[in-house]
Amino acid sequence: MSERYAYFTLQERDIDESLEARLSAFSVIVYNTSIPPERMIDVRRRLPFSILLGYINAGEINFPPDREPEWEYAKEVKETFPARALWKKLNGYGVSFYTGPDGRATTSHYSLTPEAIRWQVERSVERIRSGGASGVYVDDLSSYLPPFRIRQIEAWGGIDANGDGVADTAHEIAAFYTDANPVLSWAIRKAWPEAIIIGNSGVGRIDHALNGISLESAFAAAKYRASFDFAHSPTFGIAWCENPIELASARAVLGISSDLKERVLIGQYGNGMEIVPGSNRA
Ligand SMILES: [Ca+2]
Repeated sequence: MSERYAYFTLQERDIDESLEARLSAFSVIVYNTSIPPERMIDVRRRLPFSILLGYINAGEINFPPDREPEWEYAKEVKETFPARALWKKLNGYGVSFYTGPDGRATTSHYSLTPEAIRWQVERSVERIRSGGASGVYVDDLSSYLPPFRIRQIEAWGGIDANGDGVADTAHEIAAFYTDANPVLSWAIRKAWPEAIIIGNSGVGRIDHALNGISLESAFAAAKYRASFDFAHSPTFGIAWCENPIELASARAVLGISSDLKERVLIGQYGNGMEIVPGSNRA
């Protein structure tokens, strides 16, 4: 079987006369959900054999509460997201786990409350489906709160993740996080039963609501195998590679098992340095 590829992420400016020439070889294309659904209908028609997945993020809500949004989509986010559902520091500001290239906090704010999950599904699923896409790519869908975030929460003296005005400890938030992630993946599955749902888990993840996971390192083929045993059908995974060394490693590691290779796509970042709504990839 020939190698198959995944692409991250299609931007609106990529939709030009060279679209087919550049992207028709990709089996999976993750796209920026700020692209209007009517434009994605055109992409769907022009790339009929690609699995198109709309990007959302499990926890990062990307909107600038203190200045005017730069995109129409961000405006919609700012106007419709229930701000009380944000994870907040004790001084009331929303939690942002990432800083931009200039060292300042990004416009992303973190939230995985039931209210935020409901908002995410109601806002995103119909928008993505109406654009003719095959499903949803859920970034930041890790089973565990990453250690760097736990350290940040401890440094902040705890944050309020459940909106009761009282600080929650890092360990309480870690447990909340692990519980909340499958609530989101199952909510998407329930809203769109036939969707292809890929979760970017970073590390291995067992989640029957997902069709598969993507890893941001090419060195963990065994974790793909474990996730496949439980994943929704049809099942596949993506190994995102950021440079030629990772790409060569992915080919070598995934090539060890031919049956595994059939179900794992080698992923490429296109103009992946762009900030997309909800993305931490600045
Ligand atoms: Ca609290």
